[in-house]
Amino acid sequence: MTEQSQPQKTAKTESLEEFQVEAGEQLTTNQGVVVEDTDNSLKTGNRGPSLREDFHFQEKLSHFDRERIPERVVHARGSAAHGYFQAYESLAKFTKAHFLQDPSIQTPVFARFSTVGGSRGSADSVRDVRGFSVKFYTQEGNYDLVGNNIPVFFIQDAIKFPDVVHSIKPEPHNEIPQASTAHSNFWDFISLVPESTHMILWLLSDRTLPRSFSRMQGFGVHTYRLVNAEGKFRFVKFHWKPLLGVHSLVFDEAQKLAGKDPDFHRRDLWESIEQGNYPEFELGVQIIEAEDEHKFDFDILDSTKLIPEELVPVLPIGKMVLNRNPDNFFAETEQVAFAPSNVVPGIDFSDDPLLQGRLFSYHDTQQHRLGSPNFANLPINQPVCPFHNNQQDGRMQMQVKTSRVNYFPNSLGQDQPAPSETEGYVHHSERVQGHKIRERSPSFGEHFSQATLFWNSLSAVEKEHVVEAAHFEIGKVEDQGVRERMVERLNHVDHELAKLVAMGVGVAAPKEVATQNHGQSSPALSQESLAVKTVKGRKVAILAADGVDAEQVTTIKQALMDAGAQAQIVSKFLGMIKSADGQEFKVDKTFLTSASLMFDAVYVPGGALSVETLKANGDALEFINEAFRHYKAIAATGEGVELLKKTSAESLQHDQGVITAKTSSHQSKFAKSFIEAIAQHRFWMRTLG
Ligand code: HDD
Repeated sequence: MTEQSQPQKTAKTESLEEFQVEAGEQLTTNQGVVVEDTDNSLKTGNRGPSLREDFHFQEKLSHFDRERIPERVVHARGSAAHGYFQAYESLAKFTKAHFLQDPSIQTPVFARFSTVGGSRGSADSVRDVRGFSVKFYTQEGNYDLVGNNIPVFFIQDAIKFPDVVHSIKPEPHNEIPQASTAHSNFWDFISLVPESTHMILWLLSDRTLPRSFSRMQGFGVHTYRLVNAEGKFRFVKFHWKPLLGVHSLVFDEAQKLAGKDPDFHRRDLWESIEQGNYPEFELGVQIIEAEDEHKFDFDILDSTKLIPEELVPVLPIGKMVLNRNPDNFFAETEQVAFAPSNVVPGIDFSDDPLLQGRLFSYHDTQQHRLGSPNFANLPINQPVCPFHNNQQDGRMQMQVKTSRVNYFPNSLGQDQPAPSETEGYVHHSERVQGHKIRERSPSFGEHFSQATLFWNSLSAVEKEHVVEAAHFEIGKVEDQGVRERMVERLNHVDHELAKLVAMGVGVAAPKEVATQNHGQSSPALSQESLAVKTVKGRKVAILAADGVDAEQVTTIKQALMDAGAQAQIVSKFLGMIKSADGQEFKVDKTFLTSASLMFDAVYVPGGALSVETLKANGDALEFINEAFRHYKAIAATGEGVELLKKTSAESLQHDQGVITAKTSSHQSKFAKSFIEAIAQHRFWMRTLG
């Protein structure tokens, strides 16, 4: 064997423990036979021909040939984490669900966050609804709460789901565009389906550009039922609130991130957990007494409607903490199979026709995607409580069921496993009657009032973003008729909105229609009211070069770390930089391997030589200019202030999030102001050139 035919041994930089490999582990075939050589196939002579009997080569290649499974038809792009859920206090008054009754129990969970439209390899930061799925591994079986980060949905009846998804996905003739609703087919469909109006307003808002998975809300969307031990039911809506508050990217940032770091959200989730910054979400419920079902001016079974929190407050009931990354992406995140039909005693469905369709679709799709009715056998899908039944056969049965009988009733197996009248899941019983008809209830007939409520609830900046998003999305539609129909539709939501959108998409301003804006708003719908002023988990770039002021770097780094934020040094090259007094600092990222997009704020420390070097570096100036354009906090001390004067931040206005201190004697006051500015997240009052 020649020297060149051997693969180069890689430098051993990580410990075995980190890779979770047992010392002395040998490479074997799937049959357990130890492999002698996995780099050269078996040949007759070293130039071949290859030999058919090379079973190791065949196994290796044929496994590889089958390593992809169908991706999820929607929500293909996602990322997940393990954790636990713990109730604050017993919810026995409302539900008999065991995991909601005992505040001492930590129920294991697996949560998966996703985009909807893009394929598995698409970018994280695109404008899209985010999926928010949680599997609770309770002592009474698995409960899945499969929601989104938006409280309403596009359609009212599940029979239209294939239509809405076909319209969202890339167009069928050329498969363009990827992971974007900004195309003709989508807006064509939407312009013909008025029930989508409310959801569209949310889609165009900042909600579809979350800063991270840990900074977005989650909603169960449908009205479900909670049932207590006495069999009394109440209707319920589920809400997840992130403890870090709700924050978004700006659109330009999101679009650029899709190129610079397509894994932006996935990486953030992974790194936050690795660093011990565990994402936390509070679970809340809106409870509606059974007798209040019809007291609203909309139907609580209509998934295009939410229940304003001013009408029914959200009661916090517990907290989810995500504290462990998956061990293997495919085995866990890809193979996890969520289904709204996975419920436990004490949680039941409503007659929402969208929900009822989902109760079929998820189970059905898992069989196709995972290839077998035994998908519940996969470790990530297995309940933590015992499970027994007579379903023994089917592809890839992992359990060796030892029972000789697989039917019920039986005498040979003493009727085991047996149903339980006392502990079994009992569907809520009610008398129903009606004609078989394909119709919508008139109570599902009003489509604009809550869209207007949402629009009215937004701040001026949020409204501006909706209009810009509409200019982009509808502006990408080639057909004039579709654009006109969309403007006409928005005119039913708010005349001013329709006029502003019309201006950007080549459509004449519409005439005011009879439907008037009702003038009502719901403060809880504005994302600004859900912001939390914390720097926990935020990332700050420190721009530096040789000659930097060591004390200034160290002080700020420490202050940020103490506040739960993370600082990284960005310079021209990787390696070490030397401060003016000879200390060495490791460079974390270069101007090439990073961008201001990946950080929440920028800091330029003093040090004459460092600042002179940065001044001559266009990438450093662009870094600051871009952060300025994205309304982020920018700071400088000592000579660093001179660098800011060469950028868009030149006016150094403190109230616009540009924080400076001339001398290091003001460092601690400066650090405090900088941290407050980062916590503010964005400085919208900035005038951009
Ligand atoms: Fe769905 C996946 C959320 C309506 C059919 N959906 C899926 C996922 C989320 C949602 C978060 C990803 C699950 C995961 O992480 O694996 N879907 C929703 C919400 C809806 C909704 C909040 C409305 C309230 N979905 C909906 C309808 C249907 C489906 C009306 C069909 C009748 N959804 C599916 C699906 C998927 C799915 C085709 C694709 C992959 C999967 O289920 O496991 O069955």
